[in-house]
Amino acid sequence: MKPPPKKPIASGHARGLAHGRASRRQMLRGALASLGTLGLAGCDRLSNTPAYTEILAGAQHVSQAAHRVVAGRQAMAQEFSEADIAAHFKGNGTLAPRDDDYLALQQGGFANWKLEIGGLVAKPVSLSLADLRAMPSRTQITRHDCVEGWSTIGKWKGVPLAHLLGQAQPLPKARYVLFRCADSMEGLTVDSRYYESIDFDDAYHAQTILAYDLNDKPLPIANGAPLRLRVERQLGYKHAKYVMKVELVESFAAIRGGKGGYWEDNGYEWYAGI
Ligand SMILES: Nc1nc2c(c(=O)[nH]1)N[C@H]1C(S)=C(S)[C@@H](COP(=O)(O)O)O[C@H]1N2
Ligand SMILES: [Mo]
Repeated sequence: MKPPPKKPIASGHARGLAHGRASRRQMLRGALASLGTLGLAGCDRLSNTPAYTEILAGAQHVSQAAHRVVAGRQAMAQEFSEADIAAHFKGNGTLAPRDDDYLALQQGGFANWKLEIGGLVAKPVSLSLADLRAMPSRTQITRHDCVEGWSTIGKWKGVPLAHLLGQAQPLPKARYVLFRCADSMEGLTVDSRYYESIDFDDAYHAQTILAYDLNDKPLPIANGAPLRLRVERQLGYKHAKYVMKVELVESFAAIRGGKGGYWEDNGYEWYAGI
């Protein structure tokens, strides 16, 4: 387990390269789809249009705004076939939380574990794994892209976050969905537990799920048992593992380092679109 470099934006190369490559692919796909709707067809014709060259040049400057304009925040991440699934889904970051409360739940096979959904909601809810498994589910085979430059394809099954939010009913002033995780990152203190946040575009995206199965089996501890986030249009560090609580907030400025996530507080971008 190798944590990403501390200050990637200022000095790291790994992040820029990994991020840039994936972004260009994604952006080009979206851009080509848009050209398709303009009535252009065929590669030869396309490659002669000035728009195509402009897209290639402009694709280097991917940002959240560009995603909105070119790909659209609701565009789907690529899904793969069973044959593409990796034999082993790599684990990264925390692979086994050492926190006492988590260990107690783990020892009991997560029978006493409950997902809390609270904060700015009309109806706070508390759900067991059995409750979650009885809910509508989505299964998707997707590629996980870590900022460190590796990717793995896996099959995830879980409850669409949109469905869970439908039950909890976010209040009008809620703007972000925050995920509180079980694992402490720097010594066993509540203050260093992993956390993440996403906006409502991603929260209600069709492929955003809280997954309890990986490759047709209950999620292994290394990959975030009993429940982890899949937010397929963003890089690996946004995919919170060991999720204990989903908290609706208006702002994350006053939470921990104020940047909306553990790695964000350590210099990573909050929006990690791919
Ligand atoms: N709670 C928690 N979530 C986490 C992490 C972590 O250390 N703790 N690491 C993140 C990073 S950097 C990546 S790449 C993925 C790794 O998921 P995996 O272990 O299933 O490969 O989880 C993300 N979510
Ligand atoms: Mo990562």
